[in-house]
Amino acid sequence: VAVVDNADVVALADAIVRGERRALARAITLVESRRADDTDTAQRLLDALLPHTGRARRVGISGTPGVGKSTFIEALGMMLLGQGKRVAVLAVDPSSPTSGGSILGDKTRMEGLAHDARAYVRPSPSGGALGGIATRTREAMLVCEAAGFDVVLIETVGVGQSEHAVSSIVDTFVLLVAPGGGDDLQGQKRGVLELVDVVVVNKADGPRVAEAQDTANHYRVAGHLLHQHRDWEPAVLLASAHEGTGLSDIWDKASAHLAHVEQRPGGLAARRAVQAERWMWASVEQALIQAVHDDVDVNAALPGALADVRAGRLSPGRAAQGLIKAFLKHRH
Ligand SMILES: Nc1nc2c(ncn2[C@@H]2O[C@H](COP(=O)(O)OP(=O)(O)OP(=O)(O)O)[C@@H](O)[C@H]2O)c(=O)[nH]1
Ligand SMILES: [Mg+2]
Repeated sequence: VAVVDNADVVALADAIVRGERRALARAITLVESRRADDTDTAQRLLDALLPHTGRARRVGISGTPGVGKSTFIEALGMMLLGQGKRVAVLAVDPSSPTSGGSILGDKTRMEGLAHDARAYVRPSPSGGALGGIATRTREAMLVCEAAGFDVVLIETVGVGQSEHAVSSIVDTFVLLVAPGGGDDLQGQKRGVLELVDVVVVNKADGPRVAEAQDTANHYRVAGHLLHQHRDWEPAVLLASAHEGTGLSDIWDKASAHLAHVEQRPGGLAARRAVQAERWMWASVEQALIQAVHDDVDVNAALPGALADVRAGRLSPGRAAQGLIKAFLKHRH
């Protein structure tokens, strides 16, 4: 990405704010780049875009592979376009570092959105690490906001931790589940449910309607129990992304959730402020870990430390102390 001097960055930012698609695509490529010089340019671009961000509805949509996320987003997104909203979709695939995985699948499942000038569909690499979801996807989201999209939908495959990452960058978090399997709502699913604002039992069509209703009831009970610890009881609704049913009720519930957040002390701004603080620390951690891995003195001490730890001669904690000491040696 050849954006170097400040005039280029300003020109790119202006083009994004004017809604130029190629500028948008280029900017997202820039914020996703792992090259050190791009990182600096990306930060300058984000600085320039910051005053234009924050106006979109941020909605996360998660669920196990194949539950119907992309099909659902296509149907929901088309409905929102019909209401005059502009919709951006960022699809995160934590399973592949380059997000090559389901791009094709996503684009074909979201054909209506992919071909509509008022929508934008973009795969977002997770950067290999789950923490990458929070930083890179968040930055791509900010670029979309500056480009004037009213709604940013973030699709992510649920693999446990990725739900935490995505729920920490959105206003409303939607979990898609399939009919069946609701009777043993334990462990991981229960943990995820604590983050969820709206549960959608998708594929409630054809022979699976009754089963979907049973599943919804299980989630209602679980959500109701959780409600004792939370001030929002997750709404549970049925949908068929195929038939396009349930969508407007789901959007109404998501809107009710947002209204609920708004009436808390400080409103949405307070929620986003807490999230921004978390992102900052996550970014500090990521940058520090990278710096430690890249450090000459750490790398000199590493083979010996590793050998000792593996042989049990040195505790991992002591070894870590030694590496940190080496890292800090030339820094004050
Ligand atoms: N019967 C039925 N099938 C659906 C529905 N929604 C999606 N499907 C089907 O489920 C399959 C997976 O749909 P996707 O939208 O790609 O699911 P996904 O959750 O995005 O999948 P990944 O991105 O690979 O995790 C496809 O064969 C869809 O046609 C629905 O509402 N009803
Ligand atoms: Mg998908």
